[in-house]
Parts: sequence; C-alpha cells; structure tokens
Amino acid sequence: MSDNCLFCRIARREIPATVVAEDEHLMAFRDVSPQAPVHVLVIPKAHVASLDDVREFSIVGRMAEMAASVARQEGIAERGYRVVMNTNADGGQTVFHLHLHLLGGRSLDWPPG
Ligand code: DGP
Repeated sequence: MSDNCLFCRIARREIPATVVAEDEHLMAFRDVSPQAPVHVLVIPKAHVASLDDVREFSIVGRMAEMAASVARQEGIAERGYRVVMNTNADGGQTVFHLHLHLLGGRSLDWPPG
C-alpha cells in the first residue's frame, strides 16, 4: 500500500467509489470518467505502479478473470468488450497504480488514437 496513491486509497475505502466486484486481492469499480456505457477499472489491492513493474504475473490473470466475470454481470459479454492496461507515458497511463480498463456497451473503434 502507498499512502498517497489514489487507487490505494480507493482500495482502503478512504475515497468513495462504486464497487462492482471485490475479493481478497482485487477490487473492481466504475471509472469516474466513463468512456463507454460500461467502464470499470480492476485493480490489485496491493500497490504495483504499472504492468512494467509487475513481478508476479499471476495477479494479471486474476484481474482478467475478474474483468470477464464483471462483463458477464454487466450483460456485455456476449456482444463483446475491450480490456486495456495503459502502461507508462506513451501508453497514456495517468494513475500509477496497476489497473485494467473494462469497456463495453457500445461498438468500440480500432485502432485507438
Ligand atoms: P489511465 O489513464 O489508464 O491511468 O486511467 C486512469 C483512469 O482512472 C481514468 O480513466 C479515470 C480514472 N480515475 C481517475 N481518478 C479516479 C477516481 O478518483 N475515481 C474513479 N472511480 N476513477 C478515477
């Protein structure tokens, strides 16, 4: 845990968020600035800055599993969705606590900007 990290503070429930799934290691909550009808962030509760800083990759598999579960829960699994991990500056990462974006509920363009 990192004292001033925004997503650590959400994981500790010091900052409110709309939580849609949670287990011992992970939390999934709605993005404050949704880019699609469904836009959920899946984070590990333990602080890791980015995918580039992950050393134990089983956590990434768990995050993907929770994203797939939330997609079914949100009713977007059959039509489809996108999962994204923006990583470091060129990847567009703005919050330096590992997170997976789950986006769906509309047709998504490709390639991204
Ligand atoms: P990224 O650019 O990949 O680092 O995405 C960070 C996301 O975090 C962005 O889509 C907006 C979201 N976000 C930033 N601050 C908050 C917050 O306080 N609460 C919630 N729920 N989401 C936040």
